[in-house]
Amino acid sequence: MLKLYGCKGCGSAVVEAMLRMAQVPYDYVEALQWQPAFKRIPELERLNPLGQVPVLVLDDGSVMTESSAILLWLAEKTPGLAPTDPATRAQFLRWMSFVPASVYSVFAFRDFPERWVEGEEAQKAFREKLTQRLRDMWTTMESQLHPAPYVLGSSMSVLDLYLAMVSRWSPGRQWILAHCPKLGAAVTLTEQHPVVARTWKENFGT
Ligand SMILES: N[C@@H](CCC(=O)N[C@@H](CS)C(=O)NCC(=O)O)C(=O)O
Repeated sequence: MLKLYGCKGCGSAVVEAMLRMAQVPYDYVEALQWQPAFKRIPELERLNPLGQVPVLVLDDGSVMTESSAILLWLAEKTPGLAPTDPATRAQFLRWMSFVPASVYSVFAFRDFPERWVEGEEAQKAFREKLTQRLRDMWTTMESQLHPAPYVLGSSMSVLDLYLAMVSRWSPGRQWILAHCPKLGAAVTLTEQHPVVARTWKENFGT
């Protein structure tokens, strides 16, 4: 059985949604704690020396990290959740790389400014710059994507799930709805899917 190491509200949320969509059974291990103090279970560091989630341990014991790779791997086994026509597939791969490389990666800095910058004031300023960077990423996606009604057309893909998850993080859903109305509508629609609604409720509370 697959084993997912995650934490509530983290990048593991989209992997859980995808596993459920694919009807793949899995065990879940809560591997990170953010409050009251940040800590990891030792097993997580053994599996992923960076100590990050999500980590998926496959049936043969091999380890997968990297949310986008895990999602693409699961999409290969789930008919209908990744576009197959060549033009849409090119855009699908483009944005399936943009989300982790340009959006998600910012959180490695924004979530832990003390790892990178000395002093409270400098950390605050650093965090604000990274929030602005996230706004720029969303504005870029809004200008390049034309949801109809899902991000890549009439059917929902794993890219919709991925965007719906990162839309729950900074700069925040209210900002996205106000400044990126097309993507705001697409992620709102995606969240109406019963699997997404259930998984988000468990992860984000709503
Ligand atoms: N490149 C990784 C990033 C994973 C990541 O940053 N995970 C966060 C939680 S959402 C984490 O584990 N942060 C803890 C840390 O970096 O120490 C992916 O796409 O899966």
